[in-house]
Amino acid sequence: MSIKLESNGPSMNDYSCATQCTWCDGCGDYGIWTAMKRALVELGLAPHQVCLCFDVGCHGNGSDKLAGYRFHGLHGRVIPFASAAKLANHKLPVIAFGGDGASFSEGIGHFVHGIRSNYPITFILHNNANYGLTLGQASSLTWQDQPMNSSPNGIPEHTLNSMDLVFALEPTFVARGFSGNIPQLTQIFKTAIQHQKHGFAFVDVLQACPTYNHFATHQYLLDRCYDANAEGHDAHCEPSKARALALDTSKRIATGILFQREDVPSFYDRLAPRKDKKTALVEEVGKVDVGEFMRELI
Ligand SMILES: Cc1ncc(C[n+]2csc(CCOP(=O)(O)OP(=O)(O)O)c2C)c(N)n1
Repeated sequence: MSIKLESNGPSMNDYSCATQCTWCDGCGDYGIWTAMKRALVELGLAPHQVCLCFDVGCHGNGSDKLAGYRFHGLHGRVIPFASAAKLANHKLPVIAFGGDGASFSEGIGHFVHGIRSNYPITFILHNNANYGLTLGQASSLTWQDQPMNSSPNGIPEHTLNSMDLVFALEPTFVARGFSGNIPQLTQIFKTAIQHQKHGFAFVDVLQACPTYNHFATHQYLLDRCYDANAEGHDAHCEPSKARALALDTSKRIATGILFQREDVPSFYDRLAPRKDKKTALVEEVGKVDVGEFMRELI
């Protein structure tokens, strides 16, 4: 179905491309992919008006499943190149997608500094709690004691408390969604894309991986996830309150916009040489005449 907002606005069809989906049946990537296209369309963003950056993994293979400007980088490295794209052209909405293996294992250093630096990008975590593309090894978000490929007795380490780490980094935006709730996910993505003018928007999307994740299944998530905002949670609250809500997953899992603040300048807004500049770096680079330097070399 194509959602048409206005006669000359973008539609879901504008994001379509001929590449066939190779995700497993029931993969949460389908829900995230659909919700993102809807969010972009509802924000009035056409494919040429947004930069989509993909890490390596099952989720990263989404890079050839929609039209537009897409970058596909090295495993664990999506935050550096997405942030660089944004700093080069701060007028462009930039959305980065990464898996839990990429973000909390391989590229955790980049993730830590992405939030700490408050880079003005939106980051979508495809949280299937395992390394999907390489056939189901444990990531640091896999539940302890779960038999996985290459660790049939479970991993010895405890599961990393990802939300506790996120809140320790003093984020400006934290949300959590579920790949099985596309309408809610669409709203979360729209708010997270709009937040990037204030800084790093982190969205943890709990997703089904029917092939390798046999613990936090679609049904498990469906039974536990609830909309915290619908139950009165105000994201503009004290960080400690949002942190406690995010961490308490013992009986139910809070989803929605969990924390948001607009009073901390983004990394770009803190760069003194960019103060009061109306142009983007890419526009300025295009105007430099290097002929004089080249003649010196001849
Ligand atoms: C630098 C580097 N390290 C390791 C790999 C191998 N590799 C490719 S995908 C992947 C796992 C991806 O897992 P995750 O990031 O959780 O994404 P998912 O496939 O679950 O969506 C690994 C280890 C690689 N391609 N490059």
